[in-house]
Order: sequence, then C-alpha cells, then structure tokens
Amino acid sequence: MGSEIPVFDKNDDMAEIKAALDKAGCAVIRHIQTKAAVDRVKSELDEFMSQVPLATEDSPEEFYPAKTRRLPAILARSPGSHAMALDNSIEQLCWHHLGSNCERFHLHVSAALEIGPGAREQVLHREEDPFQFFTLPRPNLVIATMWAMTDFTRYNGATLLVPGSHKWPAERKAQPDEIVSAEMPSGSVMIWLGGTLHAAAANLSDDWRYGVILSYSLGWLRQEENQYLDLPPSLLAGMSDEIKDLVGYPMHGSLGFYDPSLRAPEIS
Ligand SMILES: O=C(O)CCC(=O)C(=O)O
Repeated sequence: MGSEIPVFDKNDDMAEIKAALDKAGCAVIRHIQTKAAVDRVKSELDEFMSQVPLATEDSPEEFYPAKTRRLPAILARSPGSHAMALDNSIEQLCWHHLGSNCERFHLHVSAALEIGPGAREQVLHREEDPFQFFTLPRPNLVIATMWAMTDFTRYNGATLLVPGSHKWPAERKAQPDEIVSAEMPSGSVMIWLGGTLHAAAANLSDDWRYGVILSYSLGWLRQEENQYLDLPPSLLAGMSDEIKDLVGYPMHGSLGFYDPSLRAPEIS
C-alpha cells in the first residue's frame, strides 16, 4: 500500500488541513480559485509565456527538462496573481508552519511552469536543498504552493510527491510505491513543505500542463528568487502594501537595513 496525498475542499476546516500538512508534508485544496480568476492570470501571463525560449533537446544534467517553460517574476507581470500570493488559507498555513521561527515570512519563488508533451520526469528534490548547512531534523524553512491553471493528471505531468518524506533522513531514497501523482482539477492548489520530496512528472499526453508555483520562506532567509531585482521599487510602485511586505522589503529585526536619505549617488 503506497502513501496518499490528503485532499481538501476550499471550505474545509483549516485545523485539519494544518494537521494533514504536518503529517504528510503535502496536501491539495480543490477548487480554491474560480475559473474567472484562473483565466485572468493565464491571459495576463500569455504574452510573456509565449516569449520564453523552449529547449527541445534534453540534457540529463539539466535540472529543468526540455519542453518546459519557466517564467519568473509573476507578481510583476500579473496583477491577478496577487490574490493567489495573498490567499488567506495559504497565509494561515504559512503562519502555522513558519511563524514560530520568524517575525514575518516572505515570498521565496514565483514562477509559471508549463510542461509540454514529451517532457521527461524531473529528478526528485526538496525546496530546502539549498539549506543543507542546517542538519536534520530542522524547523520548516520553506512552504510551497502549486496552483493548477489546467487540470493536473498523471498523464500530463502532475507533480510527483512523496508524502511523509519531510521526516526522512537525507539519504533515504523514495521507493516507486511511495511516489504519488498530485492529480487535481484546474483551480486547485497543492501545498508542500520544504522538506518534502517532489518533482515534475513526465508529460505523456498531447496537452500542456500549466501551474504557478509560489513559495514562502522564513523572513530572515535568503530568497531563492531575487525579489529585489525581479520586483524593483519602480515596478512595486502602485502595488498594495501587502504585496510590498510579502516581497520582503520591510526589515526583519535588524536585517535589511536601508536608509533612503543616505543613498549613494548613482554613477552615470
Ligand atoms: O512543475 C512541477 O510540478 C514541479 C516543479 C519543481 O519542483 C521545480 O521546478 O523545482
């Protein structure tokens, strides 16, 4: 008997979702977004997505398989994505899983991910792999979400998850019956902890699988995506204070010090 991904609906009890995520290291909340909200984000990203270069030849050393498109800086390109990034259920999960080790959490990664027909499987990995300087067991550092912009099926590259692997020793390898396909309808979101093994699956279908990843980390940790370059002040102007805070502009304790009145002059 293999492992299972706990599945919930939008209005299910948050205490149950938190407990399931603690235990399995992953969960799905179905139908969290309306079709209109999904369509808006897709149409805002369309033009940018179509410009992402598409590798057709696979190289086994590449972390990202060929026939996939990856577009960063989602909040800068899609105002509709702000509601996803600030979603109240996700915020509650972030506080639960990260809140005891930081004053605030911030956005870690934002990217739209399209997996095309014929794309190979990605290697299983953990969002917290860059932080292996801390030995295990360690507190949660990262929590990630994948928003389904199309249906995610076992044939079109739905993310592979290894439930429970957030509690494993680093050297333990996942057995085939421990790897589960996170199937979910468009408008759903999959959540997983930074210690949970996962990978994009091979796309065996004729359709593109489209997801948006938004992850969050402890507010004192180096973000995986350089948010200050992807969302410089010129692009942040006009965005809500919630988004400015989420991106990581406020100080965390004494970290992130900046005095605008004492800026060095720009060299022209
Ligand atoms: O696309 C997916 O399902 C997972 C992607 C992923 O884990 C990554 O690109 O790091």
